[in-house]
Parts: sequence; C-alpha cells; structure tokens
Amino acid sequence: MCDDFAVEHGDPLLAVFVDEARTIGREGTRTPPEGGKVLAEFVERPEAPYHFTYGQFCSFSHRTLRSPPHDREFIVQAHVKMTARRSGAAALRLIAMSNTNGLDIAVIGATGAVGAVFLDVAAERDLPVGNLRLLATARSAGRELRYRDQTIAVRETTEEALDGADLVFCSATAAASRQWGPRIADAGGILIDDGSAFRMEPNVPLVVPEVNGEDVEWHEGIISIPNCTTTPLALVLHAMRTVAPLKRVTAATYQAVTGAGAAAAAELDAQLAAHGRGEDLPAPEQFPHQIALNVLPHVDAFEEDGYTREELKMRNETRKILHLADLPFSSTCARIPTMIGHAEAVHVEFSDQAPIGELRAALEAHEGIELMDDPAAAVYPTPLNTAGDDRTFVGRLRADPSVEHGAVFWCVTDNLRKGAATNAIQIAEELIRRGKL
Ligand code: 2RA
Repeated sequence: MCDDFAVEHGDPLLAVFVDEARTIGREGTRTPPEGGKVLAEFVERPEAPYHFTYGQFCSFSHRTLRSPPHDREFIVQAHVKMTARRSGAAALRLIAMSNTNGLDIAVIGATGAVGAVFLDVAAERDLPVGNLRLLATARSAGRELRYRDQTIAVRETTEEALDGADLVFCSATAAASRQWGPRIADAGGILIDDGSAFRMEPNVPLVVPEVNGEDVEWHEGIISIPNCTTTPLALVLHAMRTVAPLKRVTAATYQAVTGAGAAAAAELDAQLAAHGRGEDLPAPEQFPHQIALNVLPHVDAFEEDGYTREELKMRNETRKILHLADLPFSSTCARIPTMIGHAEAVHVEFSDQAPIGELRAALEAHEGIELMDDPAAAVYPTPLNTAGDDRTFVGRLRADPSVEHGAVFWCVTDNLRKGAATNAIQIAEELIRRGKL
C-alpha cells in the first residue's frame, strides 16, 4: 500500500503503541533531535494524518513491525533522515507499506548449533523478519534450512551477501566477527555478536536486556551478547543486588558440549554410541580428552595466570554488565558430558545483610528467573529439566555460613537459548522498543 500524508511544521507527532491487539499507550508529542536519524512508531489511522514536530525532513522509509491488531490499525516503523531542506508543509510518501515488510536480517553461522536455535526462537518470538539471509562458510553454502514455512538456501558470507542488512546476528568464529563486524557497522547495519571478539571493547555494549538493556542506547553498530555462562550469572546477581550490594563472587561451572559447537556435540554422541556398543571410543578431536563419562576442568585456552579464557570472560563480562569494574571474582569452568544446559554453583558474598527470604523474593520477582527450589522433594534445576526454556532456573539457595553475609545457589540455563540466541533476539527487541532499529 502507498499513501501520502500531510506533515506540517510544528505539529506534534502522534504515536500510538499497540501490543497484542490492545492499545497500551498513547503519546501526543515527541520532539526528535535536530538532524540525524529519527525513528518512530506509527499507527495508521485513516481519519487522522501523521504529524511531525520538526520542520526539517526527510527521506522516509519504514517497515511494518507487527501484523494488524485489527482492520483499521497497524504499526509501522519509520526511519526519517533529517536533511537541511526546511518544509512548512509537505507530504510524506510511505513506500510500499505492507504487513509482510520487516527487518532485513542476516544470520552468520546459520548452520551452527546456535544458528538453528536462533531460527526457532525468532519464529517463536515473532521477530519482525522481512528478508532473511542465512550465511555460513563456503563449505556449508547450498544447504537448505527452514524458517517458518520457507526453505532458504545457505549462502557464503560475503560483503555482497551482507549488503543492505538492517540487522546481522553472528554466531561463528571471533575471526568472522572481526572480519564482518566493522563493515556491517560502517554500512549502517547493526551486528549483534555472539562471539568474544568485541565484548570488552569500550564502545561495544555487552547486554543482557533484563539487566542493562539501556546500554543498547550507546551502540555504534556492534552490540555483543555475553558468554553463555556469564548471562545467567549476571541476571541472578543483578536480582540479588537489590537486597544488598555484592562484595565477592566465586563460581564453578558445569558446561554442556553444545557450548563448544555442533561438532563437539557430535563427538559426545559418537563416543557414547561406541560405549553403548562396547567398542573402543573414537579419539577426541574437539576436546583435549575423551568427554564421554568424563569431566574436563578446561573450557577454552589457558592463560599465563592459570585461568582459562572462559573463566576470565566470566569475570570480565560480569563486571562490565553489572557496571562493577572491581567486583572480586574467581571461577573454575568445567566441561561435562551433557548436551544442552550450562549449570553453575555460585557463592556470593554481600557487603550487608542479605537474608535468604529476601533473596528468594528478589529472584521470584525478577524477569527471566525461575526458582526451582524444594530440595526435600528433589526439586532443583538440571540441564534435562530446563532445556528448551528461556528462563534461568535457580535452586539450592541457602546461606553461606563461611562468611558474614553470604549465599550459595545453583543455576541452570539453556546455553543455546538464553545463553545465546534468545538473548540476541531480546537485544533486537530492545532496540525496536527503544526506537533504535
Ligand atoms: C562454551 N561458553 O560453552 C562457551 C562458548 N559458547 O564453550
């Protein structure tokens, strides 16, 4: 559909926000900044024209964010690029508005363990996908993947394949992130990166939306998601610090093989199958030792101080997300022969009283956290009873009598969902909500 709308200098922008067929808010006036890129959400109301508060505009493009909640209204997202041209009254031409328009999204690493889950979660959460490009290495090009009712051929990641994408999700190697990230940002797109390449860069927000969603505001084209052990930990610590300030954190992790990728999962499968048949187990390729029937205190490479990179990621990223640059922190990360779901045993010391009842209430009230804590009935989270869920599950919450104010808990999170794909999609949703996309 195309239409023209009168825009008069000084008139207020009318924006109506609709959520699931229900009008939840109405804003009369919004004053966009002078110059630059402005983004707004509109509801078309044939009886009321669109109005803008500014007198300078415009190149105008838009996309539909959601299907029409009813016949007469639908939401579009509009990018208005301010130019020097002043206009007292002019017409905005909406270009090819339709309910099928959406974001132009590319997924780098589409054939990987996280890529597959990304497609599931994007469909479940109704991410406004207009065009979807599924990208991978040359080796995987030509494979076909399903998204909703579409079959999409995987293409090799190239500059051309990324050209014009609004949003790119990357879950591949750090080298791939480094290769494509700056180009995507320079071209005006946004990279949401699952790798470690940019997480600690000062100009790259590292975001768990339920904790520091506001940090997306200062992105410069790249936003990182945390490591899959960091995200649940930051979430739980953020809830707990509403009871008392954090003083020190120590953690031990029990990480599923899918955290190391699809090939690592295949290796565990092959070793378990051989064991079941009573055969010699295939030699390890993805891990330094046999992973089946074993536990390896070794995730990612060792650094000179004796910690692994995984352990340092957990420390540094937790500090960045919580905005606690000096939080004392130590961890030991282990790989265990489970498929999905990273578990953590965490000791938290507080600088003031933190009664367990209050911590429990804070966790219960916090978005994204689910208490599963009735040890007498053997109720606590495990990788098997939490996989496929987007929440972080907490159990075994108890006092730590070894310090003045302390607590211990156990948490489990689906590393492919909230640990990766879901968190990335939540960041996209946060950008949309804040008018940044
Ligand atoms: C792992 N957290 O589990 C790391 C990377 N996804 O190996």
